[in-house]
Amino acid sequence: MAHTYNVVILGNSGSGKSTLVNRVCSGEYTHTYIHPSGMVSHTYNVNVYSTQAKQNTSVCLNLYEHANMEHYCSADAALLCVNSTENHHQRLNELRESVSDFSEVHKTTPIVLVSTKVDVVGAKPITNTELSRAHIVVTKHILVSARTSYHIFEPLQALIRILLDDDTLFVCENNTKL
Ligand SMILES: Nc1nc2c(ncn2[C@@H]2O[C@H](COP(=O)(O)OP(=O)(O)OP(=O)(O)O)[C@@H](O)[C@H]2O)c(=O)[nH]1
Ligand SMILES: [Mg+2]
Repeated sequence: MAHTYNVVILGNSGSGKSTLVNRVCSGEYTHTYIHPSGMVSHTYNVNVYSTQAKQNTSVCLNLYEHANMEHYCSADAALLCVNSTENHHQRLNELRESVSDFSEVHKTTPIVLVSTKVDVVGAKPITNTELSRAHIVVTKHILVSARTSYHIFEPLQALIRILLDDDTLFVCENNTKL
């Protein structure tokens, strides 16, 4: 039986949440902005291989964008998207707020921070030094581009590693639909 987890996708409007989720789940890249209309959920079924245990495991992630209170509060993990093309100072303040709001409800639930749109010329992703100077604590920080597929599976792989407590897990190649 698959390990099933609920993951909330957080981040400002336009930070690239829907584009990232669509790219991971269907392989498609959406150039246009699709205005959200309430909560959207996706199911990401994936096989992972543990080099430590030398075995495959099935994982099912229920991904919630614009999650309602019930899903937000019962999440097993969060993916927090931040747009790498926006003003640093403002981004850090908003991030601190999002992380602290989430951590108030979830004391130990993992948060993977995703700096999005790193393909854009002039993009300036937040650095880990800036995060620690601003006292923003996340479990992991990953730079991605949904447009070029750079590191596209890394955020969910990182979450799965944390949730299953196995650093040697890899998302199996046959799940990639690029
Ligand atoms: N260049 C580039 N553009 C991107 C990337 N990811 C998303 N975008 C663009 O950014 C815009 C907003 O992305 P969305 O995924 O709709 O943003 P969102 O976070 O879902 O926004 P809301 O649903 O309003 O909360 C879209 O026009 C995307 O095409 C990327 O990796 N590179
Ligand atoms: Mg969206």
